[in-house]
Amino acid sequence: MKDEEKDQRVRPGWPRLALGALSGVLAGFASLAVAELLAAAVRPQSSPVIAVGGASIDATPAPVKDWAIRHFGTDDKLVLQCGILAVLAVLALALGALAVRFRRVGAAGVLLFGVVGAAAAVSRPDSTSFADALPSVLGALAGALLLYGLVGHLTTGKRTPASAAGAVVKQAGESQPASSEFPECGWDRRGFVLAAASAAAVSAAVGAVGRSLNASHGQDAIASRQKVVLPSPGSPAGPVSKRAGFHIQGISPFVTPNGDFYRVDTALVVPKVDATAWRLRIHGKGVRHPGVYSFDDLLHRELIERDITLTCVSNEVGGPYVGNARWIGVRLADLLAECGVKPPSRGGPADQLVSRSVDGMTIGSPVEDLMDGRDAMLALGMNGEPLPFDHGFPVRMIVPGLYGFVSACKWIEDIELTTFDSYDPYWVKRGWARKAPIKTESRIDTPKPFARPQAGTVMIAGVAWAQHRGIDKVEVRIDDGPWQEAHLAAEDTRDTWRQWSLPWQAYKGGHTLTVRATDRTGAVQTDKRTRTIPDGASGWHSVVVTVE
Ligand SMILES: Nc1nc2c(c(=O)[nH]1)N[C@H]1C(S)=C(S)[C@@H](COP(=O)(O)O)O[C@H]1N2
Ligand SMILES: [Mo]
Repeated sequence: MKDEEKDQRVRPGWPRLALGALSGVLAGFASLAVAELLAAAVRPQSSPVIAVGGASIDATPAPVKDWAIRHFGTDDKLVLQCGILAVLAVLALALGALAVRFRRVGAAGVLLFGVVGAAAAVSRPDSTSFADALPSVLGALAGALLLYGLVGHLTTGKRTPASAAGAVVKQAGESQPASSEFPECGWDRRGFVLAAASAAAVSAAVGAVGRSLNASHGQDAIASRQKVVLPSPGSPAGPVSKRAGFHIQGISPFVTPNGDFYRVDTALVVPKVDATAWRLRIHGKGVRHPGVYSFDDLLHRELIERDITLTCVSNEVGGPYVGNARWIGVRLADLLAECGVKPPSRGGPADQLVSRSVDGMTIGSPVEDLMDGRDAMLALGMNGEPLPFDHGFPVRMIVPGLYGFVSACKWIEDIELTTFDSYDPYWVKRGWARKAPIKTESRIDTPKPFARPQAGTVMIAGVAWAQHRGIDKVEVRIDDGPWQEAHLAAEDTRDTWRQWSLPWQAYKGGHTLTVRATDRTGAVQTDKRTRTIPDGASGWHSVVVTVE
């Protein structure tokens, strides 16, 4: 104690502050490595970076989230995690430097991060046990001890047996007496280097093992997915007409392959659900026969197969968050009717259906829409295979005509009938609309913005969608010219998008191409620009090109 007090009175020079900062980073690294390893034992989502990341996603104001999606797209999660690591690194540097003078304060600071991580982990909506706190707490403990130990080598050469040994070696070696380089007091250089190097090596090894264990987590889920054999649907979709897809370079294919299908969700770790253990509960207001269904229960019911285009409310005009797939699943209205649910129009007390996912997402949909005859379904298959994990395996909801955030719950495990008045789901709490039918939209896929096509015939082509109303007409305008009707590909169903194209005699110069669609209710896509929040962007998509 006396020694330490004396050390603290001496201002450490910058080399020791720098080594202290390095110790801070090593301590942070060790904490995360230990946490990673423990998270593999508890569950990957309990790792502090994932937990804090998840909490930050939930706390991110809608405009910031929107901005992040716009700028980083599907990489937004990677950017977030790198950001958290960068902040941690800066704080670790500072704590380490602080620890050179105030050793215990530095170590306590590391523990404080453990508390923050633990609090985030146990308060995640999908956390079911205090075990989720362990990776953060024990990781921070390891980091705090390491920082305390490392800094000990910097503050005196004579305090611990290990550093005493180092001091002896130093004196025997005589190569560079510590006192000549750091005259303010002695420090145990050799002990520090050894301890720091071994801490770094052990942390790297522990972290690597933790990483690979986490990466291979969910083997049961993977095996359960491989075993799924999708029966042929009792109510198949018609064959997609050859005329539903044009052969035009650059146009979105009519069916979006699973690997290209956009992904939007809040999950930093994609849930891997074991289908054999999965259950779906249906309960709540007006559910006369609450039910619990297994994956096999659903698989052995009559299945419907439908082509449905899914759109994200965060999609900007002209944006990429729209895709079309062939889904296989159970008609939701039948399942609800079986549970005794009635839509409000037939006297049912519940007007909102809240679906909950295994990762705690809540999504609210109007019961009336789900039971009005449209093909709302609990999907088990996507384009001929079981749902990919990214897209909600084992089961998700798909509802024609509603944006994903009010309908398309992935990794669903619970359906509760309730009212809009009594419950606000996740996105509504964050400023998005309670109800959000998909807006009539159209997009120019080709030519791309700022393309430089040759003068002559240029194909302008793209897709238009107004799910559950259907697309009736698409028009294209060159600069301020008249609207020209585009050719429409055959309509698959009114729940899918439609390709369109227009050959254009392009002439030299800069041109603005604009598209608009008319849906089957006769409504023309509005030119009024709105933001994505609260219920979807509107406006016309334009592309500027230079014809050479
Ligand atoms: N569990 C869960 N389901 C979710 C979401 C989510 O964040 N978590 N996002 C929703 C949103 S906003 C959209 S647009 C669709 C996207 O589905 P996809 O990723 O399969 O394209 O999923 C919906 N279902
Ligand atoms: Mo979305």
